[in-house]
Amino acid sequence: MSSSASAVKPSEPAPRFTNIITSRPEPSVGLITLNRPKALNALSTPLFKELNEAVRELDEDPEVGAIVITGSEKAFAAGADIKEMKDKEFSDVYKNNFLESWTLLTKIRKPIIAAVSGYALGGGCELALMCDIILASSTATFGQPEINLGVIPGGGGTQRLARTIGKSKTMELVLTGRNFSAAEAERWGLVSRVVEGEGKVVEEAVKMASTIASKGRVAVIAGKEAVNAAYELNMSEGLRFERRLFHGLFATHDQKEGMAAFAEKRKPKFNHS
Ligand code: DAK
Repeated sequence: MSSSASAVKPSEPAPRFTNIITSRPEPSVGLITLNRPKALNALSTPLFKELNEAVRELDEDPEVGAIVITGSEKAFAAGADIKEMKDKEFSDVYKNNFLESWTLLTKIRKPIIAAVSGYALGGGCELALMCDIILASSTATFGQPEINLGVIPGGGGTQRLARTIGKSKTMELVLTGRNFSAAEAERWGLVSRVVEGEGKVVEEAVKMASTIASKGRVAVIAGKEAVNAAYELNMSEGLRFERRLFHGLFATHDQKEGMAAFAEKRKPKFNHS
């Protein structure tokens, strides 16, 4: 073959994402793997942009019922990218609402499971806290070490940790910057379960996502909305909100099907409407 023939070979299309990898371990489960191994998955602006794009697409995809976000064995994410932040001035970060894009994740309606191995520090811990369920490998190390950089958490760490594990522990973690283990995180109710064995936490998270995806989607979204309301509303408002959502589900096919299937002693066939 002449060298000119190889010169006209069409080039590979550029990969759509360079800081994350997206896959479908099952048709109903979207898996996003943070992929900046050399920087321990430090959450740079370009990475977060890609993460937002991928997660929004999965939220809009009718085939997908749940999403898993994971990192590597060494690091879920070692925080926001310190090298990107270090020379910024107050006027830049304030004027441009620096890192505001982090809030999109909390607007996603489908459940998101964080499968955490290795370091989940600073913004990495906050990213996990923005997810709906955290599964941790026994190697996971959490922490809010921002105090060591002369700052405090800025991605929700002080608020979400305080609401999850209480004031005293949160104060200790935020003010000393000490790391904490997966076992502590489980004991304090921050993670729903610790999973032993390399790679197993992602497997478990996908299994859990698949189970969630097999339920009626309208009920799943309502369940997520109701639990999240517990963090925003007082008890009587929360209970009323829950009851209204419950009432509303009687307008769905899946309620009719779910209850009929129980009475007929068969498996329900949800169609997500
Ligand atoms: N940023 C940038 N690069 C990082 C990084 C980070 N957070 N963490 C690690 N790296 C890079 C290292 O610089 C190193 O790069 P090279 O020197 O090879 O070029 C590479 O990753 C490997 O790291 P090490 O050599 O340090 O690896 P070790 O195993 O020795 O140590 C470590 C691992 C995780 C203990 C260590 O890397 C470490 O302490 N990393 C920093 C952890 C940290 O302080 N994280 C908090 C960052 S501040 C906000 C939202 C979020 C935030 C703020 C606002 N808004 C919505 C407003 C969040 C802030 C933060 O997360």
